Amino acid sequence: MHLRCSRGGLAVLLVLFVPALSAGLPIISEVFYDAEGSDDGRVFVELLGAPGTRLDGMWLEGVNGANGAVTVHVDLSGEIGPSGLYLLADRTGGGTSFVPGADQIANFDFQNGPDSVVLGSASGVLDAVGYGSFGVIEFFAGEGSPAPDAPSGTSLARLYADLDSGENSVDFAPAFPSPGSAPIWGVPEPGSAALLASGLALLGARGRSIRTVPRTSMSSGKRAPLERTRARRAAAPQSV
Ligand SMILES: [Ca+2]
Ligand SMILES: [Ca+2]
Ligand SMILES: [Ca+2]
Repeated sequence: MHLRCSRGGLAVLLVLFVPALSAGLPIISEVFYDAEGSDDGRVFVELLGAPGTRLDGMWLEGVNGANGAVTVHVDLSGEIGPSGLYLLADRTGGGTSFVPGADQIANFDFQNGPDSVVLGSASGVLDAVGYGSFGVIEFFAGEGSPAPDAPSGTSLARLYADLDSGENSVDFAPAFPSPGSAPIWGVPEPGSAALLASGLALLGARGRSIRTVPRTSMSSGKRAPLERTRARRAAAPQSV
């Protein structure tokens, strides 16, 4: 997508994009539910949140699209580190995980779908993503309409980890698995006024393209290799 706008169109563009930045964190940034071959020890969920956020009292659940039953429940623990990303990974029967850099390991595996993954706490659902093709009598527990099913070997990831429009079909796409790293829109979580000002400054200073907004990696602090990410996504395996 390559968006252009004139200075006169800035207000319209910002109205369109600023509300899409996630208002509440943490959110789900990536789900890997179907590794090629065995899923054991390879499944993971990546969350994006403010560094230092305590996750005790929050949970992740898998919801069966066929009947609405909860197939997975994992109580989260610990806190989100300086990178802003938190990684929950499946463990094998031997108690280890193939997922590098996991912040927490637990024994779980989501179904291949159509299903949903829900992040919640005592105050209710914080974020959710449903994936796959749901029939009219099946149970979608995501937001908006479902994201596409991620082919085996690929994960389901937000296009930008910090953009949450509340519409799974827009926010998520199949991607090369990237546990512990993510492209972000590049704007930290200031108040909306500061966000608006920074957006205006960037757009005004850099010209007409929204793609001039810097994108940084939460984990490395370097610019995220978005084009490389897209290339990897395009090259990702499409079937088992
Ligand atoms: Ca599999
Ligand atoms: Ca959401
Ligand atoms: Ca990731």
